[in-house]
Amino acid sequence: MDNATVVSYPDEFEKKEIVELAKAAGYTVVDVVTQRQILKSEYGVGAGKAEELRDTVSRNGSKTLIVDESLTSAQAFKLATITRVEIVDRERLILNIFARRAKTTEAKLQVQLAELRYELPRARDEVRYSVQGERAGFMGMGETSVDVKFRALKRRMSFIKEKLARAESSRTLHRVERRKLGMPLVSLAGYTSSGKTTLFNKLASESGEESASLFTTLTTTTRAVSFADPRKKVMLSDTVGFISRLPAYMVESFKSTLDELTYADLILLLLDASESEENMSIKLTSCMETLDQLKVEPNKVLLVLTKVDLLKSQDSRHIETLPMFGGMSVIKVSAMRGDGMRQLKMRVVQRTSQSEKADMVPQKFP
Ligand SMILES: Nc1nc2c(ncn2[C@@H]2O[C@H](COP(=O)(O)OP(=O)(O)OP(=O)(O)O)[C@@H](O)[C@H]2O)c(=O)[nH]1
Ligand SMILES: [Mg+2]
Repeated sequence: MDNATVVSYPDEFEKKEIVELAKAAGYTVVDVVTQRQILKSEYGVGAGKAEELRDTVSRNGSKTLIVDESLTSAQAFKLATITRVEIVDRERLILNIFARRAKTTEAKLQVQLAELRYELPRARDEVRYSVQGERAGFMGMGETSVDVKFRALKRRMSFIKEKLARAESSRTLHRVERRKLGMPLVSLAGYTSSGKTTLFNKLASESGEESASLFTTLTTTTRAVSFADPRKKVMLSDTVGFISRLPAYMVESFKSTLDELTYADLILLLLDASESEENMSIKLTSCMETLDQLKVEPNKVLLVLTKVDLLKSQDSRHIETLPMFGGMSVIKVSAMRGDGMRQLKMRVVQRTSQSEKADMVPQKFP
């Protein structure tokens, strides 16, 4: 594994998250340098900090510098010139994880689309430099070859979009079929590593891939399960995890997977209860924003607090009264120990039979 130095914000949540992301991408993090501002014009970090980073990486032997922001190609190039190591920005890091995890054809296409969307504005920059006669240099390309590269990226993008559209229409067809059978769709959503796959496996008695690493699941798995009455089945879906500061184009690239949320009759929004209150609140807000981006109606969301086996019984008793939940109804579960599974199943049955009547009482969200 490659040694890497990380540049992040002084904030504990941000720091911990970028280190987890780096690990998930296969790096060994040897140093974390913090900086209040990573959006300065020249190198992302300030000039003095860039020099400090050069010394840090030469001392600790890092081959890669991971920057917890999105850099332009010019910034990355300048920072690489000073530090003499490979620069990986936050978006590139997430894309690398996605690329490692993608197994199905659809997931691979989605990742390729996201990568092209990452490359395109950067290629556009290169075109601009060369037009201005200010060669970007690092590609060693003249004006025409940059142009060619730009057009090739665009062509490849429409090719992948077409393929994904085909996958999407077959998904839509399945959805229509399910509707005809009267099966409600219940989707698991939540921050990456919140425990979606573990709960899915418990509920569906299936063994999918679960791991402590981020973004283990990239495509949607759907199973027909019956919770109470064996004749009444619901479709249960496990989906890709959310993360804060995920650029809109990445959400858009995973649209065909995340559509499972847009069309769900009920969404179980998972939140890891074993984390600090502050982290829970950040993650809850980030999840609600992503759900909003996907045009999910808040009244279709049921909040599920996971991993309660990790809580002291005293903390567990009162956790649902935390102000961040704003009086929403909350279910506490541990997929590992089995706590709350019966209540969860009952609630799912209750809420999905309500949705058949289509006159649900809207819930309030913070
Ligand atoms: N103690 C405890 N750990 C759990 C529980 N549920 C999940 N975990 C652990 O939490 C980690 C993440 O679980 P996953 O089910 O892979 O999470 P996920 O939400 O599917 O993650 P991504 O697919 O990466 O978005 C794993 O190490 C699980 O073993 C639980 O109820 N109790
Ligand atoms: Mg998963």
